[in-house]
Amino acid sequence: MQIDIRKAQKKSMFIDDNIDNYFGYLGRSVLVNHSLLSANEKLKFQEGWTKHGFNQYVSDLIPVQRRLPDFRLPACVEQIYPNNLPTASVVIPFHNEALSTLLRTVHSILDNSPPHLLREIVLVDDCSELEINFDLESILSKMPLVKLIKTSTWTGLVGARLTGYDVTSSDVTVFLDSHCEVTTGWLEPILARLKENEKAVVTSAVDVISGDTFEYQPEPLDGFIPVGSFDWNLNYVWNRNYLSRNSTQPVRTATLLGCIIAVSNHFFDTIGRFDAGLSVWGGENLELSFKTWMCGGSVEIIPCSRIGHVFRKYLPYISGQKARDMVKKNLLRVADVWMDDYKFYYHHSINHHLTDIGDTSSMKSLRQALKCSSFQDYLQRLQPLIFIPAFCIWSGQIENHQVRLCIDTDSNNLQIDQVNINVRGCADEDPSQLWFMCERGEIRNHRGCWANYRRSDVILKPCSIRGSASQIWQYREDKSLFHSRTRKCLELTDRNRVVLSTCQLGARQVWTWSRRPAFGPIPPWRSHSYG
Ligand code: UD2
Ligand code: MN
Repeated sequence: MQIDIRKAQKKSMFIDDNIDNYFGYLGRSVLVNHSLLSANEKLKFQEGWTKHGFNQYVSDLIPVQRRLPDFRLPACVEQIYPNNLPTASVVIPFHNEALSTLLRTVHSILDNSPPHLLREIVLVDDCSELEINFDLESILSKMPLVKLIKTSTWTGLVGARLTGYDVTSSDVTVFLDSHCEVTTGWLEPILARLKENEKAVVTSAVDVISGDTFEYQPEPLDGFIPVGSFDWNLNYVWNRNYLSRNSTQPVRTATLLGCIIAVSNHFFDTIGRFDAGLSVWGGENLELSFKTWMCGGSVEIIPCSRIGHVFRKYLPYISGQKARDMVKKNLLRVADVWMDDYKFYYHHSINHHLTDIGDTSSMKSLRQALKCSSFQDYLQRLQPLIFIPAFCIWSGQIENHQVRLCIDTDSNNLQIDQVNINVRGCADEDPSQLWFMCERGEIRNHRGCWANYRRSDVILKPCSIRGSASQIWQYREDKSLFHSRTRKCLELTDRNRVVLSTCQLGARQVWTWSRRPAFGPIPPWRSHSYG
């Protein structure tokens, strides 16, 4: 490392000559004071973000073998596992991964896995174009158990995972993203569960490694554990489940994230592996979750296994309309094969901009041959309270009469209390502009309901089960959006902010709600749109 960088950063981060006190030691964050970097370093810093969607500059400062604390709950530490656990192969696909994150992933596995349980680590280079290829082979050749293979064309993460899977030789496969860090004792509880229940598809407790500072942020698991579900845009959604502090038991989850998936090879083969028609990115985690539950298995989180994943700010290798089309095509495939008529809710969410999804007949025949249950059955068991759009009265984009702008929201903000309602250029297949008015007068999307905040602001809040008065609206004949409690109307200000204001039917208070309501199945146990 160049000495000037160290000097530059000394002000904002700890540096000690003590060998144990390196950047990122024990999962601590590394803060770079950008303004103190030289012009050259600034460029490097920026390029790292552009190429990877995370802070490569910081990752490169942290040793590729970093020590992390033992994050396990006390009950997990005391757990004793059988001697004859199945063996595991870890398959890691990568496309243009940063060398430092990739090597840190591999080192963490080698350092934290009992040698008799780890058969091999298969790295699958999915046609990377960045410089990473140059010295990788020679670096890896010095590491035990690591195989490097390459795909012949850019196949995408499913294709790369399947290519890696083909060369494994163990009982169990763990699919891992190429920017993870596994921690003490991660493997044994996964293998023990798969030995006990061959039809389980499991994941670990997924901890966040900050894409900015590379701080390892362990989930506290203090009474709750994040579990997965989905919405009708087919986004992954986090929920919270109870978890007692001394529980070592698997936790059921409706869906899992794709970054860490462990499965018995025999069961994986039975359910048709991943749908090989899913290209580049997106959808495979839902596909695997749906079919596992529907075809006799279960999807579970193993709280004793702790793995961190670097969450990117954006996908670096594909973007814009091309990325949206690709994800849409993948999700349409998943919906087509597994969701029965519930797929219409997804079609509605993309405003019926359907595309060619390729051939899904082999997946459908497999579903039939395995006598998998219905999607409704899956909902009843795993998501009985999911939002049902068919009860709603209005849906679609909400466009202002004076200015051609549609109501939108900052969809990336995960803290729902801080999500503002704003406007953007209208894009009629963009789910972030899809709003429903439902039977009680709430205006909502999949994440929350419009509510009055402070004097005149409107924000998205968690929908109130009892129907809070601040969440009740009327869409009136004159096309105004009337907030019942304040008796005010929604207005687009001169600065294009959306606020509540005295009703006076100017064009800035007139809104067109464009789409027919969603139609789709109503589960027999439900009589409201809300759970
Ligand atoms: C998430 C998942 C990821 C996968 C994806 C949807 C988490 C935290 N991660 O996005 O596992 O389920 O959603 O498909 O839930 N890769 C290739 N070839 C490609 C593209 C990606 O090999 O063409 C590799 C990539 O290097 C990485 C893995 O596939 O190792 C997942 O890709 P990602 O990290 O870009 O996806 P992520 O975490 O944003
Ligand atoms: Mn990832």
